[in-house]
Parts: sequence; structure tokens; C-alpha cells
Amino acid sequence: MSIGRKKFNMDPKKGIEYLIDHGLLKNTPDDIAQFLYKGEGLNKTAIGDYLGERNDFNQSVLDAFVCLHDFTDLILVQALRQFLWSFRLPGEAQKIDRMMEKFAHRYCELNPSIFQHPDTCFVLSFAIIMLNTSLHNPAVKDKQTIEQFITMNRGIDNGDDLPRELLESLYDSIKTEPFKIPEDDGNDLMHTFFNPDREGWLMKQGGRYKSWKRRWFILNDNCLYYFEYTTDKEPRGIIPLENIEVREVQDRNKPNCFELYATSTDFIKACKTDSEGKVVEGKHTVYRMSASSPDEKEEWIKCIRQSISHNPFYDMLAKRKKNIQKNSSR
Ligand code: 4IP
Repeated sequence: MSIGRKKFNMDPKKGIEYLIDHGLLKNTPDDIAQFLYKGEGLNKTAIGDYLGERNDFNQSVLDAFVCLHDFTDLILVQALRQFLWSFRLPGEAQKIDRMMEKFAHRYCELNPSIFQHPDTCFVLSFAIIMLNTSLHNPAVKDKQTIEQFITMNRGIDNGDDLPRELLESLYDSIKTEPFKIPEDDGNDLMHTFFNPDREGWLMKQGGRYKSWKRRWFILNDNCLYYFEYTTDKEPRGIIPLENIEVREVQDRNKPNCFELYATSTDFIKACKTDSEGKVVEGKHTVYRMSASSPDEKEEWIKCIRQSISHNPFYDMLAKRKKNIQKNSSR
């Protein structure tokens, strides 16, 4: 058994095969699910990897595994705590989507009177995970308030609002006790969503007037924001990273330059505050920046490229929200 567990932790599929071959486990989804649910001596990342596998057999194990969880009469946060502690969610959006969908169905099956549709439970679960990061991740400066949490979840129950008391109790639960996530090595779901991808000082060249200004840049949520001071609440400019690319450039006056350029239009879609504080459209055909070292330049280019490429988590949530809208208009 102990050899099987070790093998499982190194390679889940081989570990399971070993245990079956030695008569220590039956080759049925129920038996394997029990073994994973007990989890004795098993690495939670390996459990997550096994449950996330796309083939039919592993999917049946996932079904059986989710059914071993009893969420009866638990408020959603409690159920999520239990579920997210039993294995480590894999990093791939599609797998997370599938696992959270099963979770939402199971929760709604055992607590049929709370939500009108499992998609509500799915979307609210993510709102809770986001709230957890907002309240407990020291990198997040503006902590979500209860009112913001309530506003964020308006209309998610088939077009209706969820009861205020329910949202308040979820908020309080997360505020008093953060989620425990197995083996948090800084690469989990929460960081994928919330940590700014990158921030730091860069010199930026003006659009029409080519003067250089030192600005504090934050790359997050597929947008590049720049501020005059690190403590400013309002950015001077916002550049959505849509239909643009980034490239390295040589500039006669500044070292370590790179620039954002539009791929389908002449001007880059962006907004800025003008000298009178009014929000106006940006006038840049390119945004040229200068970093303080070649390494910094490389890092910025790399992170911006990653941001430009699609973030699949947003699609996943968008799909659920669309379902909710569709259901509510029926
Ligand atoms: C300004 O130059 C600043 O560089 C602005 O940067 C820039 O706006 C202006 O571009 C440019 O004319 P002066 O201060 O020398 O007038 P910031 O807003 O960071 O202060 P951007 O669009 O880069 O924010 P144009 O395109 O408005 O001229």
C-alpha cells in the first residue's frame, strides 16, 4: 500500500495501476474515489491531476469523488472550504471549470432551496474565491467591502438578487477565516486571478509631443495602467491590451526600449486624463517605453505578451454569466 501511495504521488495513473495489480484497490470509480477521498498519504496535487484527467474513466471517478462530499446544510463557503481542501485544483481553466461545475451541481442537489440554478452557485463560488484573495492577500491594497461584494453579485440568481443576509454571512465567514488551500506555492487559482502580473517604473514617451515621463505601470486584467505616483488611486492612463502587440525597439535617446503597437488600426485604443483632469482618448500610434535595465525590459515584454494572449478564466466565468442571463430572460 505504501509503495502504491508513493507511486501515486509521483505518477497518479501508475500508482493506481500498481494498487489494482496488487489487489489493494478495485478497478471501479467508486473504490478509487474512496481511496482519493480518504487521501491518506496522498499528495493533493496528484489527486487533483488524476481527477482532472479528461478520459471517461477518470471523469467517473471525479463524479464519485464529488458525491462522497456531504454539503447538506452547509453555507456555500463551508462547502467550498471542504471541497477545495480535499485536492488541489489543477491550473488549467477547462479542468477547473469541470470540477467547479460538478461541485456546484452537488451543492445544489443537497441544498435545493438556495439557488435557482447551479450556475448561480458556480459564479458565486468564484466571487467568494476572489473575495478571499482581496481580503487576505497583502498585495491587494483596496480591500473589497461588503457593499462591493453585494454589488458584484447583483442579479446572478437567474436575474434576481440573492438575499442580502446570505451574502453577508459568506462575506463574514471569509473575513474571519481565510481559505486553506493545499500546497499553496503561489501558483494557484487565486494568484492567476488577482496578483498584478507586473508593476514598476518605466519612462513613457508622449503621443503627439514626444516628451518622456516617468510613470508607475501596473499590468493587470489584460490592461496596462499608468500612474504619476505609486500611491495614486486614479491612473493617468489605461491601455487595454486588445489588438496590440509588443516589440523591442532601439531609441536614440533612451536605453532598453520596447513599444506597444496596434495590429489593425492606426491609433491604439486607450484613454488618459488630460491636463485639465478630463478623461480623453489616447493619441498614440505606438506607446514607447524605456526600462531601467535590459532584464527589466525583457520581463515587461514577456509579461505583456502573456497578458495579450487570452486569459481562459474570464471565458469560463463569462460563459456561466451568459447562461444565467439566458435563463433569466426565458
Ligand atoms: C505629454 O507631454 C505627456 O508626455 C503625456 O503623458 C502624454 O500623454 C502627452 O501625449 C504628451 O503630450 P507634455 O507633458 O510634455 O505636454 P502623461 O499623460 O503620462 O503625462 P499620454 O497619452 O502619453 O498619457 P499626447 O498624445 O496627449 O500629446
